[in-house]
This record gives sequence, structure tokens and C-alpha cells, in this order.
Amino acid sequence: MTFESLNPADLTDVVTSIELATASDVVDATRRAHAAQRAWSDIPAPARGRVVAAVGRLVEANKEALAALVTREIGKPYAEALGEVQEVIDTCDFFLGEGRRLYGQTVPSELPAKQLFTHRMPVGTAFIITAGNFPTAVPSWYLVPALLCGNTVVWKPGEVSPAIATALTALFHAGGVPADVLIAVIADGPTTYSGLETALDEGLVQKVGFTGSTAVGRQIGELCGRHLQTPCLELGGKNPMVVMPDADLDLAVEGALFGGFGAAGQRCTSLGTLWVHDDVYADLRARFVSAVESAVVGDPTKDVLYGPLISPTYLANHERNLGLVADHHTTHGSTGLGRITSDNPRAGFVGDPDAGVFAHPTVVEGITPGDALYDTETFGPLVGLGRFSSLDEAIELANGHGYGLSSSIYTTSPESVWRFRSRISAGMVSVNNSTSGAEAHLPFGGNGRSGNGSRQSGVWVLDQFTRWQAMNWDWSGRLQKAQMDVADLPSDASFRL
Ligand code: UN1
Repeated sequence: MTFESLNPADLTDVVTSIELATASDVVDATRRAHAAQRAWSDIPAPARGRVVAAVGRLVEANKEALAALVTREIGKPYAEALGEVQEVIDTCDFFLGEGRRLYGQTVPSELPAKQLFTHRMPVGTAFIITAGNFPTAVPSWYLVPALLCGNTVVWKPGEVSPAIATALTALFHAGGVPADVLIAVIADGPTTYSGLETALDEGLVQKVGFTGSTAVGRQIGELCGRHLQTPCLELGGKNPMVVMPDADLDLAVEGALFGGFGAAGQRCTSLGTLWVHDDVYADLRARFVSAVESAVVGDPTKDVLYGPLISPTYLANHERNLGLVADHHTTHGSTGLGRITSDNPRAGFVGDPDAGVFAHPTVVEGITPGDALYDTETFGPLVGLGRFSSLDEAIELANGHGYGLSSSIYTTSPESVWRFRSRISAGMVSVNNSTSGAEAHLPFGGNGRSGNGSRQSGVWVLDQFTRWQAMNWDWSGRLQKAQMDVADLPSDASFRL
């Protein structure tokens, strides 16, 4: 089947046209990657680290070209696309040195003439499935450490970004990653699932990484569970931001605007619901609504808060979510709802709205538990607004839907910060900062409906792509039995001062 990737800011611009892979193509890719794994893991880790270094330098040298492609193929504003590509470079910079560490431990034995060790072993072949919203940064969080640790990778990028995936893969290959050590396959979801199922059955895949919806994450988790594997699952979010009465309100509004509407709300770390204390509710609401009303939307090559949605499918999803607005809610933020067109215009729009899939920003006021919008990840330019009267109530509202990816609190009170930090169920907590904008070397991941507890980035991701091997070496020349032959030094338990 042929797939045409269109520029979402100008649907007449065909970015690329590709033949989608079949399930047997997917299996073939895993077979090749599996066959290449031993030789790749035999290359000393410092030498693999140098490959990662070369990839990083190449991405840096091609930063503008790759970012421009991100803007063209998925509509991310150019400044944010540059930031996303920088995250790939940061990830390479972090892991190039890991090639010279990948530390194991030397551990004393309880027996003489015996030593204990731990070694990190590559897992094998990793099958990585990523989404279209971060088509370079999030894949790099998987690909770079997986390769560094001696695994081979089959990568299934989001179908909406085949040109970006092809470009990124070419950069890895140019940096010295052999063709069969990293293979990109572009396929639709059901085809991917069926190919992966066969590959798992045949023992060709030892680790699955998936970034995407909670619903698909459950299916992947079930499939991997049947093969006694724990996948790395990075799923949805309904990220809360809590504004306390002692907060710097201008800062909170700026953070809510960027977190909620930056990238058109299509980050897994996007702000879901803004929870505001009663004492500052009216003030903050007025400031936030006015900031959203005057935000610049439009051509992503220009200086805009956000551009188009990633594709027509993402727009349709946003329009469906608008159907969840209930009678007790009021909407704010724009001159219309849903798709921006010349008949449904947005004040201050930059460019031609009819050419692409642009949507009005929408603030939905009056969110309470029980509303569909309270616990639905909307993944578009829609932010909920609700109120609370105490920090404990805010924490309950922030945790109550069961997602736990990112969270944020605006306050000047250390007591509120530490209470929030210790009670929030999210894997990531921002203080006086937006829900999005995670740095590339802190653990990234969520709990509950947001994931199975796996973490990406920094040293923490090494546990996804290596397994610990425990080694003991006895040179005493006799069978020494652990627990039984251990020296027992006398002590006097009745001794008192
Ligand atoms: C995602 O949306 O899948 O923290 C990742 C952020 C980005 C990464 C988001 N650095 O917003």
C-alpha cells in the first residue's frame, strides 16, 4: 500500500510517497537485525560509543535541515523543531561517554579465594515503536542507548513522519551504524502488531519499546507478557498544573500557555488540566484566557505558538474531543472552535488557514471529576480549567484519573512544593515550570495509565537495554558452599557495658 505524507500546513505539498511494509517485511527486518546482533555486541563498547559520537556530530551538522523537515512533515514550529533535534544531539552526547563506562561491579564474596562481579549484557534485538509527535527526539531516546549497549534495533516510526524517519536512519548509518544493526520499517499499526507477534514467537525480538496511546500500550504489554518480556512503555498523560495562591501568576500563565498549547498540545507532556486555587481563580482565569486569545497560531515556519495539527487524523481526533465539552462547561480562548478556516477564522492567524489542518485553541472551564474531559487525554489544543480550595484537594484532583506522567506546581512555599512532590503519582514533577520540557538526561516516564514504570534517558534507561549478569569466580580449588561454609567468628551476645 502506498502512503503519501503531506505537509499539514499545506496539504498540496507531498513530502514523500512510500510503500508501507507488510507483516512479512517486518519479520524479515527482525530476522536480519537478530542475525547482526552478535557481531555488533562483539565490538567493544567504547568503539560503539565513538559511533554514537559520530552520529551526534552528523545530526549537529544537519540540524537545520532535519528541523526544517520536522516542520514540513509534522508542522512543528521551526524553533521547537530545532529544540527537538537538539535533544537528539544531547542524547548522543550523553551516551558517547557511556561507551567507556557501562560499569559493572566487583563485589566481595562471603568465601575466601572467590570474587563476585556484575556485568551489563545487551538484551538482544529491540523492536522500537514511536509516535509522530516527536519524530526524532523520542526515537533517539531508544535508539542511541539500545545501540550503545550492543543491541540491534528494528524501528517502526509513526506513519505520519516517514521522510523524517528515513533521514534520521540515514544519519545513523552515515555515522557508522551498520545497515542491519538499525533497520527502519514503516508500516501501519495492525501490520506492525502482527509482524511483531510472529517475530516474538520466533524468538527474534528480546525487547520492545513503545511510545504511544495507553490503549495500544496495553495490547503491546499483553503481547510481551505472553513472551515473558517487560516492554518499555511510555503512554498517555493528563498532566495537571496546580496554581497556589502564593504563585507568581504571570509565570504560571506563561507556563500554562506553553505547556498546554505549544506544539498544539500534541506532546505527551502537554498540560491537561489547569487547577487553580479559589483565592486567585478569577485573576488567573482572566489572564490565561487573554493570553490564549492573543497567542499567535499559523505557519510553523514563522514565529507562532503553534502550527497545524500533525495530520488530518489528529484534527479529526481533536474535533471528536470537542464533543466531550458538557453543558456545565464554558469554552474560551479563540474566535471559534475546531478547524480554523477562512469561514471560521482565528484573530491574528499567520498564513492561509484553508491550506492546512489548523485548529483554534480551546480552554474548557469547569472541569470536575466525572467529566469525560477530566480523564481523557486529548492530544490537541484543548486545556481544561478547574478550581480547588486546598492543596490536598488539588493533589487528589491531579492524581484521580490514574494517569501519572508529568505534573507541575506553581507556588513560592517550600512546604507546598514538598507536600506536592511526595504525594503526586506522576513520574515527573515541575516546580514553577511547565509540564513539558524534560531535559534529555533525567529519567523520563510515567506510572499508572502512563506506563509500566519503565524510564528512559540518562543512566536509568540502561536497565531497559541491558540485563545484569551475576558472575562468581572461585579459585580455591574446592567446592565452597555459599551460606554453609562461611567463617563464623565468635561473639559474646551477653556482653554489656
Ligand atoms: C513526548 O511528548 O513524547 O518534555 C516527549 C518534553 C519533550 C519530550 C516530550 N522534551 O516536552
